[in-house]
Amino acid sequence: MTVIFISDLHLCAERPQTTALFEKFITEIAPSATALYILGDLFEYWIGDDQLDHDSLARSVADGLAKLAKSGVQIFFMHGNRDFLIGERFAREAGLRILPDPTSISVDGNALLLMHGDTLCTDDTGYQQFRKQVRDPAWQRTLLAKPFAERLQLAHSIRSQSDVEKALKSESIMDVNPATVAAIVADSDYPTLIHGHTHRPAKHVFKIGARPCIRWVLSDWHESARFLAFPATALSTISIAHGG
Ligand code: LP5
Ligand code: MN
Repeated sequence: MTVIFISDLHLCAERPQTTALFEKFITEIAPSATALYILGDLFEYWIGDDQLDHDSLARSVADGLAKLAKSGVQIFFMHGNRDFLIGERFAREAGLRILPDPTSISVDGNALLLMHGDTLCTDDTGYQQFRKQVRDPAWQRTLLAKPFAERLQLAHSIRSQSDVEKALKSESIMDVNPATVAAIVADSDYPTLIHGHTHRPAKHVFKIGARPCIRWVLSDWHESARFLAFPATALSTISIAHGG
C-alpha cells in the first residue's frame, strides 16, 4: 500500500512548468497510490470556490483530481495558508475530502501525524496573528460575500504585504519552533510527523527525551517537484524529459 504526500505546489498560471509537473504527477504517478494526501498550498491563492468559474487552471486541476479519484485513488486535502478558503464545492468537484489540521492516520501500522506546518512556526508571531484573523469564520463569511474582483485585489495586496514582511524576518523565525514540534508529537503519542509550508525538504530524525522521532518536511514545487511515497527513505523527484 503506497500513500503519497504532497504540499506547497502553489499552482498558478505564472508557473506553467509546475502545472505540467502536476499533470504528469496525477496521470503517471498518483494512479498507482491507494491514497493521495495534499497537505496545503495546492494553489498560489484561493479566494473562494467561485474561483472554479473564473480561473481555467483551477477548473482543470479540479477536473484532473476528480478523474484520479474516479480511478480509485482516495484524495484528501488539508488547508494551507494560501488556500484556506477551499470549501465544500471544490471538494465535491475535485472528488476529495477536506481534513482538519492536524490529522492522525495509520499507514501499514505506522502512526502518522499530518499538518500543513504553519501552526508549528510559533516564533512568527506576526503570521500567527494574521492566521487567527483569516481563519475566523465570521471574517471569512464577510470576505466571501464580496465580489470576486474585490477579493482578487485583496489577495494580491496581502501577498505583496506578506513578501515585504518576510524580507524583514529571519530564516529561523520562519522555521518550525522545536518546542512546539516536541509538544504536539508527544501529545499525539510520538507519531511520524509529516508537514510542508517551510519549503525546507528533509527527513529529520531526532529524539524527544529518550523517544526516537521522525519529522518529514515536504518540498515546494517551484524548482523541482517532489513527493513522499510512504513508506520511503527519501522524497522522490518528478522530472519532465527535454527540460520542458
Ligand atoms: O505565503 P508565504 O510563503 O509568502 O508567507 C507565509 C505567510 N504569509 C501568508 C499570507 C499569504 O501569502 C497570502 C495568502 C493570500 C490568499 C488568500 C487571501 C484570501 C483573502 C482575500 C479574499 C477573500 O500566509 C507569512 C509567513 C511565511 O509564510 C513563513 O511562515 O511569515 O506571514 C506573513 O508574512 C504575515 C504577515 O506577518 C502579516 C500579513 C499582513 C497582511 C496584511 C493585510 C494587508 C491588507 C491590505 C489591504 C489593502
Ligand atoms: Mn504554506
